[in-house]
Amino acid sequence: MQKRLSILSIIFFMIICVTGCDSANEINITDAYIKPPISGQTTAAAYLSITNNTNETISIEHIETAAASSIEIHTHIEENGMMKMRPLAKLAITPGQTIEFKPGGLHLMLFDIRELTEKQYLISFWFSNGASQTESFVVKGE
Ligand SMILES: [Cu+2]
Repeated sequence: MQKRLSILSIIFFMIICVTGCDSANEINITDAYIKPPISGQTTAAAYLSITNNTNETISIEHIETAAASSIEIHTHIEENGMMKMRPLAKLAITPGQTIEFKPGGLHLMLFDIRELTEKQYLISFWFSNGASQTESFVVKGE
């Protein structure tokens, strides 16, 4: 029931988004792709480039997709000579700034990913200014 409700709410927000939130293109997401999990793993990484075209600093508040049970923003940090992933609670994007999520750096971590049978999946972003945006992420291997 819980699961069904959350899927319904995602669909609901997508409908709002299609009709309302792409008009000004104030937050621009490009080069969006999901790297499928390696065999036997249930987590996958997704990458994108995001530009804030508004005149205020915006942070990503929440991210959701039907393809995974949850999504976190991760960064890589070096600790005792080892590269480790750390979740970021928030990511602020200043006016005019473009932030690139790419292998070895920032990435979206998709948890409990389901089998990726489609060529692309929608991922929805909610921002601190109240805007939301849904982008298509292409499934792309090495
Ligand atoms: Cu990660």
